[in-house]
Amino acid sequence: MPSASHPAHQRVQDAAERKGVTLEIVLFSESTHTAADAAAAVGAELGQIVKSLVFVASTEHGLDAVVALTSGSNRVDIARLAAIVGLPGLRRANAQEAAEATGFVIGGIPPFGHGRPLRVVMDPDLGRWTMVWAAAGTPNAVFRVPPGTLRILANAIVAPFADESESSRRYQPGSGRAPASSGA
Ligand code: 5CA
Repeated sequence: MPSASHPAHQRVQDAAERKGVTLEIVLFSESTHTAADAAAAVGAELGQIVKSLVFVASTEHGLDAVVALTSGSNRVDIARLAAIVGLPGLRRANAQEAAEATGFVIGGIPPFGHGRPLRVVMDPDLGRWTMVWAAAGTPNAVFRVPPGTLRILANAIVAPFADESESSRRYQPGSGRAPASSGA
């Protein structure tokens, strides 16, 4: 059943509505906290799950936060991401920093609808899929969206920041690359 009764879900829903998109938020009794949990719950490939990962860097204006929308089968290469956003001191946010920056708790952080506008960078590998799944504000809620729509909703730039080293690939058995798609 579509539902947006939880205030966190409502914030995600409202952010999409402001751009003319109605999301169907799907709730699960089991956890969708991790990308693997979410893939199992929705019956999708790991690569179709959007991880909304928060990174921070200290600047003269305080802590600057960036959200990296990452394919579930990829890992972030922080040096690549830092170069894209021009923040040399970029590091992974801790749980508290991620919650403060976005207004959502880890495991439920959505790709947009954050408490304040954050810079969002999107993994081009997400564009290989017809549909991707992202967190809808809590660790048991997700929504399905075409990647092009996700990019618009998140006001994201698309740039490659995945770790492409062999050691990273060895840790992702079966995640592989999405099948080539004519429409992607
Ligand atoms: N709901 C799922 C899929 S849509 C989801 O939100 N996945 S996620 O990847 O975006 O969020 C979980 C990630 O949060 C974990 O992969 C991990 O990288 C990160 N995380 C978990 N605990 C912490 C923590 N204490 N500090 C910083 N990051 C954390």
